[in-house]
Amino acid sequence: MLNPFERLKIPPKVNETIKSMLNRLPKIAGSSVKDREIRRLNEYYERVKKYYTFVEQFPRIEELHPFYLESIKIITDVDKLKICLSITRKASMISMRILKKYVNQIRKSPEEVANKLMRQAFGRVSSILRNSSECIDSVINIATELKKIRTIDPTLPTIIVAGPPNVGKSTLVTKISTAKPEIANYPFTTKEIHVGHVILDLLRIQVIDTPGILDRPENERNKIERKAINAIRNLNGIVLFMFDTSISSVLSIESQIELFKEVKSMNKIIIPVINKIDERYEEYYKRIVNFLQSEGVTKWYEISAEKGTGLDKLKEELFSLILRGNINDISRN
Ligand SMILES: Nc1nc2c(ncn2[C@@H]2O[C@H](COP(=O)(O)OP(=O)(O)OP(=O)(O)O)[C@@H](O)[C@H]2O)c(=O)[nH]1
Ligand SMILES: [Mg+2]
Repeated sequence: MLNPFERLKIPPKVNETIKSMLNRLPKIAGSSVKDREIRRLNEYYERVKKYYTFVEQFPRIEELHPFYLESIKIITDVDKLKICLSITRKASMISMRILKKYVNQIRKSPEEVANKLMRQAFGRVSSILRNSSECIDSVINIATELKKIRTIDPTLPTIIVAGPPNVGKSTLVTKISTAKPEIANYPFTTKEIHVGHVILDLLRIQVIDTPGILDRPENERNKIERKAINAIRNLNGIVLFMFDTSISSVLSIESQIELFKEVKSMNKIIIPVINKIDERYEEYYKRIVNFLQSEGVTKWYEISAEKGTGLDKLKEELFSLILRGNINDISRN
């Protein structure tokens, strides 16, 4: 599943197209007045065609992988997007038709009216584009946003690092893979899905860093949290769920446990990782351990992503399970 938006060519916004075309007009010359005006309209035609090609190449929404469909839903209303795609198609088709018609008319008409016809065509097309510009520009914005999603390869073994905000997910991902997401001591530092890789015995493993999630109902979650839920739900992979045992954890222990239960209910292989063991607050630590034991969890990891404690063991066991292709060895806790 390469990002279907990756290769999409995004045209300039409507105002930019019109403005730059207006700048171009005086610079376009021809062997005669008629020739010049035809060239001018042909150039406009090429620019308008970019909108048409853009809509034609826009991935079919019905055929999108659930991960990308949900990515669209996080940014916009799908029905609104479909309407805007159709408005963009119509506006560009009509504009192209008008430009063609005027080129033919100029060819057949006397030289004296060529400039007037060119200006008429230019005005009509510009006003069609302007009238649809809200929609056209919104599709451009959405596509620009979707293009930014890193390429995720579904054929690679994948580790998805998830959990509450500020638990140290990005710190861990940075330590075990090539990804270099921003790390900072405040919640929601990570706003996008980041993808890194580890190469082990020639096998490439994909490590995905996700934004933090709060323990609250789905309809109250912000866009950043919804991106993380989308990755957990719609990508294939093992989920490393990180707990924060320090006194300054953003979520209370109860909320961390509730969130763990929610993620677990998404039916993925989930591996609990207790982070910030270097700053562990005994009472919090014990409550997490008691909870895990009460759930019958037999395998969890205790690490300090920052100090590097426990990372060798985590990497070794995780990667060797993946290498053996024996994911089922990790109990579906
Ligand atoms: N003491 C301690 N601090 C840590 C550890 N791991 C990460 N931190 C610190 O915790 C803070 C948050 O780290 P991040 O890696 O940005 O956390 P995150 O989970 O990616 O945060 P969001 O992207 O905001 O959800 C930073 O100040 C890190 O230096 C650890 O093992 N021990
Ligand atoms: Mg982060």
